[in-house]
Amino acid sequence: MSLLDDLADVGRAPGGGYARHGFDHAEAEMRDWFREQAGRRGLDVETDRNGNLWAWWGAPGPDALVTGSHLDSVPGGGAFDGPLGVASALEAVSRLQDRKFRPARPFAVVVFAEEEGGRFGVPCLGSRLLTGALDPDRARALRDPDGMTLAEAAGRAGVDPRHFGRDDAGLERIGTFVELHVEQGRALDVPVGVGSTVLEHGRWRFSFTGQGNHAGTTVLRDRRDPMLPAAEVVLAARRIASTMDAHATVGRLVPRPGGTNVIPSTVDLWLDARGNSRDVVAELAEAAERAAAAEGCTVTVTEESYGDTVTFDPALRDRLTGLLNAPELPTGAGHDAAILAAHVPTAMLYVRNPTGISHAPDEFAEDADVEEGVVALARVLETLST
Ligand code: HGY
Ligand code: MN
Ligand code: MN
Repeated sequence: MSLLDDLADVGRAPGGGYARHGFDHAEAEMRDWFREQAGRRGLDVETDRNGNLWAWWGAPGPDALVTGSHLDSVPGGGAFDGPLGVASALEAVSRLQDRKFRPARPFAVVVFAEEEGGRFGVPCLGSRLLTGALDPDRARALRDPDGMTLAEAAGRAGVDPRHFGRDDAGLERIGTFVELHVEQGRALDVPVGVGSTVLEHGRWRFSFTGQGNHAGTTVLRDRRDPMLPAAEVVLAARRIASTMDAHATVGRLVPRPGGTNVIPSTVDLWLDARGNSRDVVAELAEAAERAAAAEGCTVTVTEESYGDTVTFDPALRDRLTGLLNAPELPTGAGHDAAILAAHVPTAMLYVRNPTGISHAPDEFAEDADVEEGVVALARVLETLST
């Protein structure tokens, strides 16, 4: 899709894929692209109190039909996760305008802020703030890996963090939300599927504290090396998840100070657990305590985000599977749609990803399937707009 081609060089990550994170320069470039594309379609763009972008086709109003997704990525993420939903929404608007369609209800394309939590650690940041699922004071104090607070980053991006918080007026304007997204697995054997559920999932920070020391002069019996219990927890996460039919991932581990010849003082690791996640974390925390004690270290475990299993609106789901003659698709990936689902009738459309890979540069969707996704979305929006 040419709209996606526009973004091909925005926020490329040195190691491959993309690095477009909440309120950073690359994401600001993505936002500028969105504003320009929305303007070309006669959509009026506003930024809400939480940094989400809303492009209105006609006057904002109650019971609006809203579609969209996010533009930020995970570190090293693929080209489709997020931008495909936004680009497809813009393209669907073009198709509807080309056939002289005018929505009979308020209509908006939305871009939610920091859906991946790739910079400040809390996923679906913009939709969680909008719905009141994230405390604004906690949000303002979130820090990125360089220590900058979300409040400062948002302020630099022109979003006043003092206004963060549940946006009842904004929420009440949404009548129905439909998000198109690239599939993040390999279950679809047709171009388009309709979302059924989102697997429960959460993120926990394990912080190990030991004694920083010299790598050469500190004899083994004197060491209190937090890297050891951290390493045991990484392996235990997989072992415990396999006994509970759950998913557990440690994708981020930070020793401090991080010198090659330095026994670290602390090691932080973040666990992403999905499906029975609370059972996984409970057992893993016990293993962490034992491993830390064995090395004379301490450990704290902090929940940073959690979302229960979400079932999308069954009547809307069935209406769309019938309209599109498309299969239902459960997913293990979180989405803003899953946050909104607690407040408004919500649906998701998925576009086939033949590699099944996501959150990595190999994430892919064939042009023909992307086109099928746009046609399906336009059809859904036309049907739901009348
Ligand atoms: O992490 C997720 O499941 C989503 O891609 N944000
Ligand atoms: Mn993602
Ligand atoms: Mn996504």
